Amino acid sequence: MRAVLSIGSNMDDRDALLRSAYDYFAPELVAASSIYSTPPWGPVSQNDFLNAILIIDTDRTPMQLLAAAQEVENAADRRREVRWGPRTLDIDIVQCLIDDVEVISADPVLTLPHPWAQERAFVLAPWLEADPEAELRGEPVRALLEGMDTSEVRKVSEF
Ligand code: A4P
Ligand code: MG
Repeated sequence: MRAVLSIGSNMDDRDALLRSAYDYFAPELVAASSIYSTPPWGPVSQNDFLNAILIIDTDRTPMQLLAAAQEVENAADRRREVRWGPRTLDIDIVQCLIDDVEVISADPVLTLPHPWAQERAFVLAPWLEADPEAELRGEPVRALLEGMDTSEVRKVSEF
């Protein structure tokens, strides 16, 4: 299975936290974006995030991948307090592809593709960098990004 992961942090040592996720998935890594600084998306007023995209090839099932992602979040001392609020490390599964076909799931435990991905420049801009040919629900990510304000989504470093 090919999976696209969005990783984000806006608390504590954000850079080290993103690198902890990168290191965990490094054995399965196909491509990674740069690390981006992004303004907070959503209703909660909070600090800027660091965000990145990791693309992996893995033998895990989607549910096994979710469990692994939650373990890495917990290792980052993740506390779930406010929905969409500040977090040490968030790992969202944006998309899973099995034999090049996008997995579709309405299960609230694991909704695929991630329901907000197409609205989020902090997901789409790094994804386009990691995979210029990426598609989400049949739409090129490049096209989804057109017309979105990406002026504050800035590359700050590489992994
Ligand atoms: N879940 C369902 N589908 C998925 C999926 N595709 N990937 C379930 C991961 N998890 C999925 O998530 C709540 C539940 O979603 C999980 O138990 C899982 O079974 P959570 O991580 O515990 O809670 P959360 O992250 O607070 O909520 P949510 O809805 O996942 O928030 P988001 O969508 O992660 O948004 N602004 C910027 N610039 N950068 C960010 O990274 N992130 C958020 C959080 C808000 N604003 C942001 C950023
Ligand atoms: Mg999340």
